[in-house]
Amino acid sequence: MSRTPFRTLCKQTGGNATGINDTLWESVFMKALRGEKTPYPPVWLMRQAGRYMAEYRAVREGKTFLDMCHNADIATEVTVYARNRIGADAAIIFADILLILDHLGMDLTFGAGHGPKLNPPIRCAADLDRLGDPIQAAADCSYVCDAVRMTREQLPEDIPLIGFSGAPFTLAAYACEGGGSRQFPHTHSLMYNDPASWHKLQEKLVPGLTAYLNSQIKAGAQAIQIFDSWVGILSSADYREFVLPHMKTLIDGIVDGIPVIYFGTNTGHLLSDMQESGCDCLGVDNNTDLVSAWENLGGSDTLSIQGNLDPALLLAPKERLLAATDKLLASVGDRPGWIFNLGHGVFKETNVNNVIDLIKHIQKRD
Ligand code: 1CP
Repeated sequence: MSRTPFRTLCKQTGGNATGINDTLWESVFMKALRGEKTPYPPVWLMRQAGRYMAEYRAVREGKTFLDMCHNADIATEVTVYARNRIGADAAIIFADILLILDHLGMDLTFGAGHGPKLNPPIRCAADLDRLGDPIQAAADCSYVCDAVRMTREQLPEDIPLIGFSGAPFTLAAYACEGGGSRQFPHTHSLMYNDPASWHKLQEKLVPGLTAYLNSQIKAGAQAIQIFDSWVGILSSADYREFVLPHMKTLIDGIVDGIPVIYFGTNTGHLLSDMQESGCDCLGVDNNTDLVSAWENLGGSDTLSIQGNLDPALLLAPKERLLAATDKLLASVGDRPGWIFNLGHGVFKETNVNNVIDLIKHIQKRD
């Protein structure tokens, strides 16, 4: 399989290259991914469905987070409710990047008060043999695709739905550490001391992720985001050796006609390497200057960009939040191909009214 970049395909076909309906095709979000002018930058927020929202907490009551993910009715309800409540220009399916690791045979739990745990961790060649078949693991995530199908039916018809997965690096990092980490010592250790096993782990993850993402597309997703949240810990040289070849394989395996957004945090030094993955849009976090990063990558004629308001600003008084937003809006100006987002996910302490005010302001509805 060999994927044609989204913009190239749009130019070649001169029109709707995805087979999606015209209303979705003409949405501000899809236009920005094609690099076309829009009246305002489309806006959605990472973690827009989450604990900052009282209605999410009410649905969550008495259930585990995994119960919610496994139930397609609940995942649909949470996705559609959050998008409609805040008025975002796209929805992202409610799920988690770590689900597929559970189906590969790692026991995934989200305990109260701490992050995810994966047991037992992957630390050596023998550990890899315990992992299951990646294609089967993708198939076992079918409840996510059920939620995609139902969400597509229930969303307003001009609101695109984003499917997602973790990137093979970030998933491998969780697998090696057995959960979250600050310095990722076991991840580095496997990469440096047993590169063959590292690459084997990547080669195990990539076919599963490819199948999983293509199933989400088949179920009704109009775009894909790949979360490489922690890849910014790597140097450019290490990224190119240990990550880039696998990211290229993953993106190359995604079907034509669906744009791919690739996001990580603290990636200012890696963006041009990440661009080589073949993604159609790069997500940048708030430690990076969005416009200079974009210009360095070739600007709006070359690729779309997503980001990067500091999520902490949603905790500030409205004047401060909107002043910082205006500064970002002014810095980008009328460059086409920009999707407004935060530099990382919404904090759970955020007041939903600030989110609504922010989105209205960007959409010029206030
Ligand atoms: O209710 C709860 O207690 C669970 C909180 C929660 C939620 C709402 C977790 C646990 N995951 C999610 C949903 C989620 N995760 C979405 C849904 C759609 C949306 O954005 O609205 C998405 C896209 C993710 C992706 C995800 N999960 C990432 C990548 C994004 C990022 O923040 O960098 C990562 C790293 C995870 C792992 C994860 N899941 C949950 C937590 C607390 C974590 C991070 C743990 C850590 O810090 O290592």
